[in-house]
Amino acid sequence: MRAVALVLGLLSSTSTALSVSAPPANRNVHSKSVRPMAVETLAPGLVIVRGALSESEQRLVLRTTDELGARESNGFAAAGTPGRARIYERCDELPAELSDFAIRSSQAASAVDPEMPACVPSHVLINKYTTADGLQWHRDIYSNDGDADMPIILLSIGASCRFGVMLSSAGKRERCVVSLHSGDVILFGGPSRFVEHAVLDVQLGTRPAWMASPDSCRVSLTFRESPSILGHEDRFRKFDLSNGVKECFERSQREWREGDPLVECN
Ligand SMILES: O=C(O)CCC(=O)C(=O)O
Repeated sequence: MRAVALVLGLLSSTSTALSVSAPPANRNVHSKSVRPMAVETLAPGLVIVRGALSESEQRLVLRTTDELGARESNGFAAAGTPGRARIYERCDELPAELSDFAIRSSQAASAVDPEMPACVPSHVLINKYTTADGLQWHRDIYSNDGDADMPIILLSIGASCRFGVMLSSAGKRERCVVSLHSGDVILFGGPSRFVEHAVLDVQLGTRPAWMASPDSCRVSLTFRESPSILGHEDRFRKFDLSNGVKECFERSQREWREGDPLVECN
């Protein structure tokens, strides 16, 4: 692999090596450092911000998601699948700091990658993983996943996970595996907005000691800019695979092509 580290930081310079399997040739690793934050570009529009959140910020996020999850309605108990509970919420229903962390990460990514659109998220999907099981390969092609090529901004808190992304290089598809650690953020927008991705597994042994919630090992927050569905959140709170939703999900994942309209399965 030819990896070029471009260090732009003023205060400290950090170049974090990519941990990838079978990386495409000529992939550049750009690294921008502000405090211990380092930005890695995997492909245009596909960026990891390492150490985007400090430990106290991660704790704040987790306290907030624990509180949201404990609500009687729209809490973690209301929706999800075995091993993964979920909340879908408007950003303006959450403490402003959470969106600020996402916007700050998006700005850091856009500063390094000119193909990463600027984003002010309107909604967030919070996933709470309670086992080592991850999430299957899929593309975020649904009407609540963000309009146009606005990035998905994914904050990872708690145990590390192995995160898979399917890269395309010279007409070939290549699986790339990166580790996401607590406080890291991965973004996919612009030309990578519809990249196929998966959580391959959650590494339970890496759960930080400060994580209070006894039943969770990892929490991810995927922020998206979806103004077109504002006011319709109730349709997206559950991911109930009955009533044809499973078939719609499988068919759309198989058949959807870039340029097609976003899909409605709910
Ligand atoms: O939890 C994660 O890291 C991935 C979440 C995700 O891909 C999704 O909810 O679509």
